[in-house]
Amino acid sequence: MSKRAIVTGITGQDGSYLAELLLEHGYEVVGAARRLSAPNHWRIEHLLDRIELRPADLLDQLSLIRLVDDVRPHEIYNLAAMSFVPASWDQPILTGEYNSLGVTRMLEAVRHVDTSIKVYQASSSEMFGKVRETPQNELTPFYPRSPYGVSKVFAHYITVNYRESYDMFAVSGILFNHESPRRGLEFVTRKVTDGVARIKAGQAETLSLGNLDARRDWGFAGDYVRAIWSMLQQERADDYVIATGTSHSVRDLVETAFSHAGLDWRDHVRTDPALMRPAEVEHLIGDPSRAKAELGWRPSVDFPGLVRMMVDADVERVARGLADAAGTAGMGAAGR
Ligand code: NAP
Ligand code: G4F
Repeated sequence: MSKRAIVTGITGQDGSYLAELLLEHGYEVVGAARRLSAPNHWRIEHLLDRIELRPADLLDQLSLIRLVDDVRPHEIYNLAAMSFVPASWDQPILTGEYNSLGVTRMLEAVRHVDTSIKVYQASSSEMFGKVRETPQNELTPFYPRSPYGVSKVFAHYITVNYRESYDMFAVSGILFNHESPRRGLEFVTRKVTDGVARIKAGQAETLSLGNLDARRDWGFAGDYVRAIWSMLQQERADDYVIATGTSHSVRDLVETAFSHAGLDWRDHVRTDPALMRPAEVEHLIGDPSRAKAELGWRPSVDFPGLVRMMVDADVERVARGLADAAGTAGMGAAGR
């Protein structure tokens, strides 16, 4: 009998890669998507005939209970969130509603319907914030630096709490930054690779960025969803750090991306103080030893390979004239 899984956030970057992986493993995949006035399916267009989409919103408890009760999944991957850190300073309360209470609503739905359903929660390296040790592992204390980071700490511990209170198989993956050609345009990697493609095509001259000194442990989203799936296949529920174990600065990112397109970044990149954050996370680097030892997980794409993949995809998209207002048209099937 094939397994059934619910993926919230299926229209997002990770949801689209995870849906592909689950289909490869023979799952019936039900994607939960909130209603929007216009569909946002560019990442999953190529999957629509193989998955089922159902309406549900993290703000609406009954929609989650109905979803879980109707589908009766074996596994739930709760990826939905307000995921853009700067927006969390503009809308801290909504961020908490989605990212903290939304997770609690999902856990409550499972508790109400069937506590044997396995749950994955998308925790984040943003929880480490002003880091207490380097590199960060599963035991490193949290010190979040944004309303987003704070909301994810709540979500992390409520997941641990439901595991311990109700004997549920509920796990948190503490994932460091992971990127791909399907990354939203507002995140720095995609902003840079899209900028490079537009400059290369003569559609733009300059690219404005914020803090070039910030360092992140960047990996490939396609690798990270393998780790997510693997966490729910273990005998015992536990939390895992997923990272590459190497970090680079935003300046390294810019240099690598522009030079891959034959451009000198100094001719094009400007810094804009308005893009600096009220409180910055200066340096994240993860220690994925537990995931390597217990999940057998290894990343397959390194930093230069990731940047080249994203630049190539954006250069191709812009050259094909697929730059719609959101810069996303046609990326679903094309992006790796
Ligand atoms: P993403 O591309 O921004 O996708 C977010 C998804 O959440 C979208 O499908 C979005 O739907 C959905 N969503 C937002 N609010 C919702 C609501 N109220 N009800 C239902 N769905 C809602 O994010 P991602 O990069 O795939 O990340 C997936 C998860 O991992 C997120 O929880 C994120 O915080 C976490 N995470 C990401 C990273 C990373 O580096 N990518 C690292 C650590 C943790 P719409 O299409 O309708 O907007
Ligand atoms: O790409 P970012 O916006 O990602 P950030 O803030 O690290 O958050 C991402 O990773 C988290 C995991 O640690 C996830 F939980 C979260 O959902 C999201 O996926 O910014 C990365 C760095 C920051 O230090 C930022 O200050 O890049 C710096 N940066 C410099 N200029 C910029 C820019 N970031 C953005 N978005 N735009 C800029 O122009």
